[in-house]
Amino acid sequence: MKKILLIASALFILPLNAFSGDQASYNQWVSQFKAKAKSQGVSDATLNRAFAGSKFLPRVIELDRKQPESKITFATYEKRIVSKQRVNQGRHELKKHRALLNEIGAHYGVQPQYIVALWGIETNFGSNTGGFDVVDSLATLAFEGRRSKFFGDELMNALKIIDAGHITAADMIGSWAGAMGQSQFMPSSFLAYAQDYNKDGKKDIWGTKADVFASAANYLSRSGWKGDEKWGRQVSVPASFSKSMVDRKNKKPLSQWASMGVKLPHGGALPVANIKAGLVAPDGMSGPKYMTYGNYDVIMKWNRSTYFATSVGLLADAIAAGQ
Ligand SMILES: [Ca+2]
Repeated sequence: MKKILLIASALFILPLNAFSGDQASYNQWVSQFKAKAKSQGVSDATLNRAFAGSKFLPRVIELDRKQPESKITFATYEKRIVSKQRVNQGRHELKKHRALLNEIGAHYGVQPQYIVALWGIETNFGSNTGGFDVVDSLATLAFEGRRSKFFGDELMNALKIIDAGHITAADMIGSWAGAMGQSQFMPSSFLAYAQDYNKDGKKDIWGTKADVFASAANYLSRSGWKGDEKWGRQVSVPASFSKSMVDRKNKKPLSQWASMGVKLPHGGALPVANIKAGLVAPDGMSGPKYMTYGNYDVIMKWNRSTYFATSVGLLADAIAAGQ
């Protein structure tokens, strides 16, 4: 108990703005963090291996502090994210892994095209998982102090994942901000949702397709996904339509939207279904409008961006249309 208190006070006196970029103060911070992790049950072997030659990564701080680019339009984003090339590869991947995806889709109640679409957008079907050492990236961000608590917690989670034997520290690769493997799960999401679908004792979202697909499907399923509904659809609204009605949380039955003049893009009637929907217009009233169902809100839990969620839906539709 006394030891833990001493460790806690040692952490407390670390200046919040400890960022100086020098390896020596980073090393000092790491040795204090190792003591804290050890007190939470992480083994010495894991800690020594995970932090062997650990480096402060200035590039990670640079990326964290980068000013957001001037906001691109959804039309530009969609062209880039739901490209013809990605649609074609998505169709190819769905075909290639059809048996596995059908099985996992049925098991978790998630249509396979959504698993493939998320995989395609997150890491270009596993080909771009980020290339950063997750332990060093998270340690750099936790040390630097701007969001120290958040990244320190994620670092602790990452160490627990290594300690449990799911992946070695050397193979724990991800984005500069710690999103890991082919599904880009933060360590906390990994602990909550990752699956060992092929039952080899490891939840391997880096290299085992069955685990990658099942982990994504489990995330969606546990977040409220409905396997018998889609994400939403593009619609048209009357010229006089009030902008104040456009809100994904303003859910109304399809019949009510229909009575307000909402139609399919080319003027056909909305389907008759017992579904509640909201509306989004990522580029404003002059751009395309989309009716969004409950599954859209689930995708927003994965990534809180209407650009992202709408693109996942459109890519999933395009992939499924090729079957
Ligand atoms: Ca596994």
